Amino acid sequence: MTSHPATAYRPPRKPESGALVKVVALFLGIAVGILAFLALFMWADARDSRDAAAAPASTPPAAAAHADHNTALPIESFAGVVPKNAQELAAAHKAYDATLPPIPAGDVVKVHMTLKDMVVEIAPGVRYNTWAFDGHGAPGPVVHVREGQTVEMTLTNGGSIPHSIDFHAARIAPNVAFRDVMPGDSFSFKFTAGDPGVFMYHCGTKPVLAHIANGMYGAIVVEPKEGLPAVDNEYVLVASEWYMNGDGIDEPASLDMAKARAMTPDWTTFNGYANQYVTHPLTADPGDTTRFWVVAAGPTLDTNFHVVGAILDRAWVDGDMSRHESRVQTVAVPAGGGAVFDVRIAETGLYPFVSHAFAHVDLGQVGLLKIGNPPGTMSH
Ligand SMILES: [Cu+2]
Repeated sequence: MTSHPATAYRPPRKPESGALVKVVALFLGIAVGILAFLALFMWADARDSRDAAAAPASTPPAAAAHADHNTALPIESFAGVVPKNAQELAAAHKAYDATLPPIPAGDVVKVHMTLKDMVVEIAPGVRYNTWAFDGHGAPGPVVHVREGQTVEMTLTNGGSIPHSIDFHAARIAPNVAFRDVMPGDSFSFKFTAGDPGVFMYHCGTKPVLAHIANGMYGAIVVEPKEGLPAVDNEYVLVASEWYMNGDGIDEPASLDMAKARAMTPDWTTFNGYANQYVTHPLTADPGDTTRFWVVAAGPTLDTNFHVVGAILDRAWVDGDMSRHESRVQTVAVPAGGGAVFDVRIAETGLYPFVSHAFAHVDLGQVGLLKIGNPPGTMSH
């Protein structure tokens, strides 16, 4: 495949917002130009005085060499662009349920997912044209099984182009099991969940960057058969980023493939929606141990998991459930990887969980774990 609809479709910009952008860009351009000139002037001046004694006549003009490096392409960001009533919209948004679902009984767990082209909200009032999961959006449903159970996966392609599904928890020939399914078709395959951990699943149809960026991912939790230490609360977080060709306010944005390749997201999220657990915190009681099953779906960026005001008591890193690290502060979860974190918090309060690569926090990959009922918050 040489092209795909995501990059072909670019909705026209609204004239007034285009004009505003141009004015802002012009303004910024002038400001940057002035700053650059001043910096250059100061630098050249310093260099001239430093070099004066040694080689006053042969020093080349600084300007030409310096200016040549300023060749970065301008990338228009829609980060943080939300409508005026964003707070209201954030409060009205129904947060993705992060609670780990129970393990179905029996030796075989049947999972049926339908892929569908759908508009979802990824930040308050910000809509995006996904290829996602019917009944869920992006991420798709959390699959929860016990090590040794067989997963019987049926994929129905309700979209308009071929899609597929790749389970990182499966040891299986990908050319057979992860093959493309045509629009309107269904396909089933089975695998035994023989390796415990938390794993990504995603569409593996080319270009994979576009299919993942458009929302085709989720998490499968494979509980070790001997179990893990008992905890009080278990939450699943799928970290991902969004690359948009518009602000998504007046009309849904679509994928900007150049931004995806340049790794310059407009929004980054836990479970598909910026800051949703800030407005609707996850909860625990004082003294509880809370387990986070975290997948970094990317498509490209890692997440650096950290709970502010706490230490991660146990950390099972990158799906290795055979041993855990103890009392660690921040753990990198690579794109395409997963990790499990237990954190015990004794004191009432609001504890942010973040990707500690702080650009992610700025772009929306932050939530709150509310311990007890801190003053000024609603009870749960
Ligand atoms: Cu796909």
